[in-house]
Amino acid sequence: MRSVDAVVVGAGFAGLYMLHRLRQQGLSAQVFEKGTGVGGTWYWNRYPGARCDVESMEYSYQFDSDLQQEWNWTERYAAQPEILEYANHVADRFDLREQIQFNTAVNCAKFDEAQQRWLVTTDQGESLSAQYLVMATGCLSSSNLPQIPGQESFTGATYHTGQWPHEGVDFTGLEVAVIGTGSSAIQSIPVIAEEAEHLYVLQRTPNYSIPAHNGPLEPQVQQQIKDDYSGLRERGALSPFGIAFEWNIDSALVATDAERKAEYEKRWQMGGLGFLGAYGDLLFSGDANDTAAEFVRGKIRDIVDDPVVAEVLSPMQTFGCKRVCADTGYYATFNRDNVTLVDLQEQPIQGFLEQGIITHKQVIEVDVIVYATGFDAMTGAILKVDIVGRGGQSLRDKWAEGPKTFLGLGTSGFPNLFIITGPGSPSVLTNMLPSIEQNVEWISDCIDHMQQQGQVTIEATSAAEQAWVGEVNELADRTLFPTCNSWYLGANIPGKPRVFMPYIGFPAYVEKCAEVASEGYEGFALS
Ligand code: N01
Repeated sequence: MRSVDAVVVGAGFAGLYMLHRLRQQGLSAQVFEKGTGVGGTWYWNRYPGARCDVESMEYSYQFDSDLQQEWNWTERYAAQPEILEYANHVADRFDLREQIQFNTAVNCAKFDEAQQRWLVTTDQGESLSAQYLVMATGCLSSSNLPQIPGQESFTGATYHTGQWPHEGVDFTGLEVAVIGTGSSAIQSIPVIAEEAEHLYVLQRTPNYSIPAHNGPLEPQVQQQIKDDYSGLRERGALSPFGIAFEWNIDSALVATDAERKAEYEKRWQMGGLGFLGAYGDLLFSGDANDTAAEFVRGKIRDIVDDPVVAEVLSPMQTFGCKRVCADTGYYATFNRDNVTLVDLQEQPIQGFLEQGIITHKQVIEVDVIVYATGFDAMTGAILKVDIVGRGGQSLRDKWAEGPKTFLGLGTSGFPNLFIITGPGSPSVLTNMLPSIEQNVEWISDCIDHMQQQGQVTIEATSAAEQAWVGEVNELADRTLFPTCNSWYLGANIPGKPRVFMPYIGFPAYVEKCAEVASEGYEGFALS
């Protein structure tokens, strides 16, 4: 059996950087990637309008100064093809492809206690032995295709936004239904509407969306940022979500109505997720939150011509407790003659026809159904692999009541298993790239430490893990995040335990990780 120092699962941004670091350390590594190319999320999510909601200059690696200086982005928010091109550039620039086996999914990983090594099996029938197993499987990579009774009767084309055909889809002349109104839907709906004969948007829960105000990134603006790239990175690292927004720590309730309106208007004009930084208590106080929510609802009423449609599009849940979307022309799309909003709260889906969807009120005849129904987030892709640790314990069983990790990086009973941006880390509440880099660097420093100390295994202690899970939940309970049914809580997947998964607060997390390492990996047992 082939033997390597480390097996890395996934060749997205996490897997690529992990491989680069392991190779720099002189270790042998094998990456397995299910797709035919690198890029992870940006390889799979090729739906029309897909782009990042973090600005290009920040949604990029910072580990290599030359890369950072030499790569040029063309837009404020990069579109999927450009981000995928960047991932490919990184793979080539650092000569990473040789250690990546594409078209290969890892099915199973078992820890062999006698050998103190992982035995990894792939869907290509291959087995490999490795000292370390690194899950770089991504937080939003296991698509959620809801089981809706009768859906198999539909004979038209169906697509999931997270598994979009590489050759694209031509909607010209077609009647199309999009199910869902999360970020993927909000980005794709305006683009599909321009092409389709008619578009029906099937909405169960309306979402808050802030205009992205995307546009070309002028070379001189880009150069100015590059001239002080470390300043930008530092501002990002010090902000709660790892993104260099302007964060106002004042309370929305102290400001006057006029001041609040001016602040929200300023943020609306700036565009994107920075709206959340308008006041320090938006995610802590229901009253403060209401002021932002009502401002956005007012904008929806201003943009959408038909007041009934505007009302149905207006979210009533806490602003920001589901991820806020960043759009290009989303609400205005509902002013088009060829777009119809279908309120699934008023008329739930009842069944399907060969050429349509039946709701409680009507039959909607369509040629195509687009499922923009999201992901089994944070744990889905990890648990797709049958991971078995000490004493034959399966990770699926261990996490049956919700994921349990220390720092999101390790889980007790599973020695030498590392997770990049795992549940219990800030991950999805941050700019993913710096979170990935921080996790990868922590893991590679940890491996380095083990080698220097002649240690063979490292494993989170159950005491540290229990305390950490408690802290993750306590932090969430101090906020308004648990007040709605978000995927942060696993609430979008029937039967998934309702547990808040990400750690809130990037700087505190980074500090804690550094402290654990400097204390000789306190909270982990080394042997
Ligand atoms: O998925 P979602 P997404 N019947 O889970 C609906 C990141 N991302 O792919 O809210 C009818 O947000 C569901 O309705 P409800 C980003 O972090 C980033 O859009 O459960 N409807 C919801 O409307 C984002 O948050 C970018 O009532 C059903 C929608 O489907 C995350 O990925 C772009 C249903 C799912 O929304 C996920 O976004 C895209 C059913 N049975 C994604 N089941 C950017 O960087 C689900 N829904 C910009």
